[in-house]
Amino acid sequence: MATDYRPMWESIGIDLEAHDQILQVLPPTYGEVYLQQENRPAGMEYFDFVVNEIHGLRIQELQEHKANGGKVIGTFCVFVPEEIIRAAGGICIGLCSGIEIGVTQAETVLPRNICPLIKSFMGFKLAKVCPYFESCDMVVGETTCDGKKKAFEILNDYVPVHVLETPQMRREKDKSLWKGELQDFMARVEEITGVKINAESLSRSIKEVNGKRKVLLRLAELRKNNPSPISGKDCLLIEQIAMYDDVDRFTKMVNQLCDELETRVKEGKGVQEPGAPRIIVTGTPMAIPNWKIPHIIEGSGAVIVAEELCTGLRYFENTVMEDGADMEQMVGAIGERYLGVNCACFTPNQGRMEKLVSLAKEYKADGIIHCSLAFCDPYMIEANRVEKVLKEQGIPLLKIETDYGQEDSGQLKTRVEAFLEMIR
Ligand code: BJ8
Repeated sequence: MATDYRPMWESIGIDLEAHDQILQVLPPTYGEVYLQQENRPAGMEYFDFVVNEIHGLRIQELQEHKANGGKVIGTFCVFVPEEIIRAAGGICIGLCSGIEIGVTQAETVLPRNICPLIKSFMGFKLAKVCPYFESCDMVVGETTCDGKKKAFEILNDYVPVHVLETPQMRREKDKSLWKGELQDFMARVEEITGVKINAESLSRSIKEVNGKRKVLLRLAELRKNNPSPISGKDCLLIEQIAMYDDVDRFTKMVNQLCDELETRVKEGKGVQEPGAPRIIVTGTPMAIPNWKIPHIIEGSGAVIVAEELCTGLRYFENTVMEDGADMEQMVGAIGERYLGVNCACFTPNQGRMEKLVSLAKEYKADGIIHCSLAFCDPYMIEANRVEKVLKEQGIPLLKIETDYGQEDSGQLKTRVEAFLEMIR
């Protein structure tokens, strides 16, 4: 018999009625997007289970952790160093914000025309429908884009928020600012958790989080094969789950899946029809449960072979150097790793252009689809630079701007199909 989690949700302040509505929407959507895929690897069963228990078992684990004195810290950006949170015994949870929720409540404190990701996280908090959010002892914000920066001031009225000042350039003075920010963050995490971080705990944590990144990289490497042994939708799901699952368990399960995929590669077994166009998606993050564009792309007969996204390569392509001899060097190594994230909030952001060109070659991509959330100035403006560079290199590009609604799905499908037809 299924466990009744309602008493647990009620105890953490969830609005049960509003929450029931989400629970009614998620399973059919998941069934349509994920469970109807043909030829899925057996190892995806674990990730299906995680989604099935998205507000159940994992929340129970977080509550047990809290009952034992542990803390839960929520984040919205891949700039927040999980290594530091983990070194203090905390659990780092990437809060989702990939669905239209609590819009009416969010619009009481935010403008109507704002990035859907920002509106979503505010909506989740104000509507009290996310058990992850309600489990958080603190949320970490950042100054990456203006919308987020100002929204975090408001969010702080509802949950303690620590804001990291993320640099927008990569000069020496920016690096020192960032290192100082990480030191302040470490002090705040120690204060919240009541645990002093030392060289041993930080070094262990760096290795554990690196382990997670390395296994995701192993998965990414397998997708360079033609045919790809796994769908892009499944990989996106894994990358989304990486943000909130238990680090050790997740690493083990992705490794097991990769073993299976290696066998598939040896047998020449793929997920798509032979000759299916190979696509890279790039742009704003696709937070769970935002599977809209990948579902359209793969539903149109292509296969996504890489995500140049924060829910993708930007999250795991670089690891933290593990040879730091003391705290100072380790914090320096963490800072270095995170400054390598090619977010459009940087100016200039040439690294992203170079990355896209090299990824297209490495993954033998036939085209790139740039997906921006509506009202996201950094990515929408940068899409023009991406277009220019890819044109020079002869790499076909389709630019899409969308939100979390389904109203434009038909129109997007027509555009994606026309693009695939062109590059076939
Ligand atoms: S490192 S991409 S996760 S900031 S989509 S809220 S930028 S208006 S999410 Fe991001 Fe960190 Fe950068 Fe990655 Fe603003 Fe744009 Fe909205 Fe965005």
